Amino acid sequence: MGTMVDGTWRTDTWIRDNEGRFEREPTTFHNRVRSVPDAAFPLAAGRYHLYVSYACPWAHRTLIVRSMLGLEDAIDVSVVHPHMLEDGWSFETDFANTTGDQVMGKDFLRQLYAHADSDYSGRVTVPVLWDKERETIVNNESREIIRNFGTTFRELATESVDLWPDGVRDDVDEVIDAIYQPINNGVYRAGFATSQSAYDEAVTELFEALEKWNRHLSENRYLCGDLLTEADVCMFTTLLRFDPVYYGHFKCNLRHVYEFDNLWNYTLELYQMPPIQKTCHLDHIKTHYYYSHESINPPRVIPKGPILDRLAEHDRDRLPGHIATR
Ligand SMILES: N[C@@H](CCC(=O)N[C@@H](CS)C(=O)NCC(=O)O)C(=O)O
Repeated sequence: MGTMVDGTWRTDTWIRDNEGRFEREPTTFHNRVRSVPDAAFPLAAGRYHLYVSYACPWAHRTLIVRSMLGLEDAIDVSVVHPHMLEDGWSFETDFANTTGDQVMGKDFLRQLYAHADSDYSGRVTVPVLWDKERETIVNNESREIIRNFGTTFRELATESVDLWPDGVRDDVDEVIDAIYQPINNGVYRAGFATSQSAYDEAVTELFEALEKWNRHLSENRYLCGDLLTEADVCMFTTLLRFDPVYYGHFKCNLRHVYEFDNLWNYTLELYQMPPIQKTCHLDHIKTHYYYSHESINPPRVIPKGPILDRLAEHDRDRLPGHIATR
């Protein structure tokens, strides 16, 4: 995997500490679109563009929130190729549902980062919220992008869905924090560990956290109670990838998600919500991970399984879901 150093693409960098632990670097662009006069990035339909990979759990968060709020017409999207190789994310289009770069016509995502900042140092990641008018990156941190969509961008939304409802806002933020390191990032810490102890630590924390949230869901409909929130979106994109990819490729194989009753029903329920289901592309997900991580899977062979029929199962005894509106 490559990274940018002072505006130059390098493939000789390393993202582990001395004990073989994977460390995710903080993202760099943290601006926000605002609906106030003289804002640096003023709210406007059609002005902002989202660059995503359908494979990436962080980018997937932004697609789900965009879809649930009905922001498709206000924010258009470019989808990268699932193969992330020497040049990082590319805009090749020889894979179903890739789009190429719809705005800047670049070949690689790193060229967009260089366009935004010619001295950029850091990883070249998706998602990216791009300002077409200023030709720069507004934000490349999924958590901040979904909050921006759910608050400021609501003015442009066609659905009145509220994923950060009054009354549970602090709780939503706490849960997003709590699941990040052991679960969302935990699967990567297990998969990219280069020492036994780093792997053991990550996988133990991951499964302790999954047990905990599985118990929590025996008494709570969603992570923050009765209402589906941003926290559930953040959890879901990891759970969806768990059995097809993280269980095998990242060695997170103490149990499948389908072996946790409550987590599994919860995954199915979210997966089967139409605005969420249309954002799920398991072909991109499987292809990306198994094909792109040469250090883990050098021959790039993509396994056939698992048979994903389970995702069509449904526990019909469960009540219809609850989503706040305003
Ligand atoms: N903290 C970021 C993480 C984004 C991220 O790491 N995306 C991955 C894809 S799953 C990526 O683009 N990785 C490319 C790289 O690190 O070179 C967020 O939540 O948006």
